[in-house]
Amino acid sequence: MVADGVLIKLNERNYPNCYLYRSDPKDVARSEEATFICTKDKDDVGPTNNWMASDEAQAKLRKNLDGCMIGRTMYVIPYLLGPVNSPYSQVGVELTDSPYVAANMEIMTKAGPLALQHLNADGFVKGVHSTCTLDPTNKYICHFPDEKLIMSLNSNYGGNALLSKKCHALRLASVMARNEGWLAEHMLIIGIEEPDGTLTYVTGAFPSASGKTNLAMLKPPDYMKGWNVWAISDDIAWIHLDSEGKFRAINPESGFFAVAPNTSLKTNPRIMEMVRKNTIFTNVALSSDKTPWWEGMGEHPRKLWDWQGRVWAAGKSPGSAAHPNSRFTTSIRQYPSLSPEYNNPNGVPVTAIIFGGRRSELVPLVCESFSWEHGVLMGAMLRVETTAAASGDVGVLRNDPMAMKPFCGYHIADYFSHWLSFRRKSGKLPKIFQINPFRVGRDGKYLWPGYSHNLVVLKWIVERCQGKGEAVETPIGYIPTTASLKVQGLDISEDMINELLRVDTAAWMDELESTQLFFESLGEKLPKTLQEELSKLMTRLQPAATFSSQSH
Ligand code: OXD
Ligand code: MN
Repeated sequence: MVADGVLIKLNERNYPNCYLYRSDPKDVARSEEATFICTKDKDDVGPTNNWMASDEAQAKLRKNLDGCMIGRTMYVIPYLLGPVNSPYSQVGVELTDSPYVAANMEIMTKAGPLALQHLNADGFVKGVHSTCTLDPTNKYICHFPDEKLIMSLNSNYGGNALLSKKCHALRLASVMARNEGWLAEHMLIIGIEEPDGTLTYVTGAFPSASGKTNLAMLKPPDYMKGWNVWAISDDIAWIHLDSEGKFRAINPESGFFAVAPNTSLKTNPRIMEMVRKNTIFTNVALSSDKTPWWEGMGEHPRKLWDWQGRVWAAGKSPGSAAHPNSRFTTSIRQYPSLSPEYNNPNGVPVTAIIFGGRRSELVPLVCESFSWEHGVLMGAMLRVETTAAASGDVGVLRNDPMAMKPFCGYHIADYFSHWLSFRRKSGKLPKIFQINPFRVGRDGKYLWPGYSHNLVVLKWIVERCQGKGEAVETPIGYIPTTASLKVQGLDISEDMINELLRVDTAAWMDELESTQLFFESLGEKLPKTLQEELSKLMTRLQPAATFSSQSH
């Protein structure tokens, strides 16, 4: 690829075995408008997915694929998702004509003979990918759950092209999970270690480019000595029930394909250390000494080329030097605080589930649900600001239930029913929380310092799971007392904490109206329990409702 000009080799001294890839400028993010779930019946996929009849889609795509690889090399990539010898792991095979995809798949999955050794009677997921001519008007990312098949044409970017990731591990896996009684989720997995060595495992669903990777790779602030966060996954969790009814999570992936901008030694030193070798950078800027650069990394080098290879001058050149959705692909083995449990074939026990996303207003810093059902409502109500991870507008509020809007391979109302069904299946349900580190004050600035300081929020969550941690009951759930977030060393005023935790009842009533409209758009499949939870929340929010502000 270097010889062909597809990759640029970076500075071997500072970034050994690292490369830069520049994508086609029109092919820079996941293309949700070109993503289809293909089944017999449109009602299988619901209103949040694009649908095509499977036979029609097969015929159309096969025609497009005919001859598309002539003169190119076809790579055959068997891959394993999940730990070696795990009952929860799965095999897939991707065919591709993109050497860039092949190189990324080597990092993102366990590719090669190991995957073949895991082939069994369950079969494997089949993926066919071609960059064809990168014609954006003929781009298709099609999923055939009934055939366990993926076909992807005319894109070479991330989730459109690395078929193991969003296509297999989320869209197809979510359908398998529903049929088989487990969950395939857009979630990080971390182990939070307390100074006495106690470990609590937590999963968290956040929409793309909303801080999931940063939270997964959090380095504790200096004032939280003895604490640590061990990463198991930064993007996807497969969660099965064990024989005792406990939720157990594995990471199907073996690497990170994560957003680069705003990663710095200050915000995330562990990531910066990790990406300094054996890493593929995509669409970042390049300095004259061949080191990568992106916005938020720190002062920019004197001479810089932007993500399209044009000379870039701060304040003069249009746009950003690195693309807002520029990425790095790195093996998880390079992560300095990788959990020793990452390879555990049985996964880790999940004590809490967190939902989050970018909300500049309304949603408090952290809130605990009253019950499993209320927690499912919290996830189903998730409405967040869009990011550059998918093509389209940025910063627009949209419903993104459980951060799965782009990734649930079947009707989202059936997905809610599936979540609710765990009440019957498990006597050891995790607690459910919602967090929002992105709330801004009147001056438009973030109220919460975020990044490493998010451990203060995680600490409260852990304490709540242990029956400790002080909380106040509000209509939307339990929120921390101000004092319980005033960790020594955290430089933030009491007023600021109060503002972060404020529950604006009138604004919540408006939010519920939009939830009601969203639920109505899902039609008759919406589970009654969820509608009832919404009504209960509405009642709690009525101005007449008296709510005790006592501690719990
Ligand atoms: C991702 C995404 O790449 O969610 O993880 O877009
Ligand atoms: Mn993601």
